[in-house]
Amino acid sequence: MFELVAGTKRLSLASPVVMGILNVTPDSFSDGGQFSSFELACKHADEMVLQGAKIIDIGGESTRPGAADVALEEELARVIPLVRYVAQYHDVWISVDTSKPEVMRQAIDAGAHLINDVRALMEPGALEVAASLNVPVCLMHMQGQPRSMQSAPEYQDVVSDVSGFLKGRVQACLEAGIKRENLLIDPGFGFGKTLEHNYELLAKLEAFHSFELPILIGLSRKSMIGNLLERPTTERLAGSLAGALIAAQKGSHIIRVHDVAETIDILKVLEAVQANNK
Ligand code: 9MG
Repeated sequence: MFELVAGTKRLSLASPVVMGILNVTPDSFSDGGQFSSFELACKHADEMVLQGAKIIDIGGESTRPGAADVALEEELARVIPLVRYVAQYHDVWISVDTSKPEVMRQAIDAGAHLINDVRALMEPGALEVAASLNVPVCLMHMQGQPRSMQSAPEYQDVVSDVSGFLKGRVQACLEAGIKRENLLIDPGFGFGKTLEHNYELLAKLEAFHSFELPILIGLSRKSMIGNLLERPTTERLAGSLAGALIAAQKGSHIIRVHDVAETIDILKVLEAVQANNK
């Protein structure tokens, strides 16, 4: 049974927990002017905590296919005030979605507890900073970079290629002095993968239990849902919930989502069934 530990804070992963997504890119929050994007992001964090999210994942760099890089100062300006706000007003785990060592350092200093890196600590200095911070780190698989990753992703065997990459990153982390109990893994749905790759990974998710590490998955509103169902982002709730349920049934520990309340509902139904099947 896994547990995340950061300082005095603990989070049991005995049953799947929901990580609420809080993106603070310029297009994420706007109501036409009554509230600033910072105020709207704070309200959204309040709402997700009320709905039962156990982790809030705060990110200031868009990692959508085709997204451009964000400068360090810009990312800090987007992320750090929100980390401070959530840390001050809520007793919730805070995750920082970044690949930049300086953002990791300042976010943990501002009250974050977990690093969520879609580049698996591959940026220069990231391994060393993560080791020095001694907090849990999620290592995600991505083929290529957001700008170009969907152009023609190729694998010999997607499950063993993704596993092989993660194995290498786990080893690099251990060699850099990161404790094994601080590591989580994520196959990276939608990051340099075709529709077929994504569904093969989801179908064979159990393969990742061989790491004996907590598994985080994120497929909420992604194109693997939209392209399958031919639905725009605003109409992907049912598909996202189906994906979350399958991932939880296959033993995922953390589900990263936009729709916190609905995901918690389906996880409760799953738990009730599992409790009667022991
Ligand atoms: C930041 N981000 C966007 N999608 C993600 C996913 O699937 N996993 C993780 N760990 N982070 C993600």
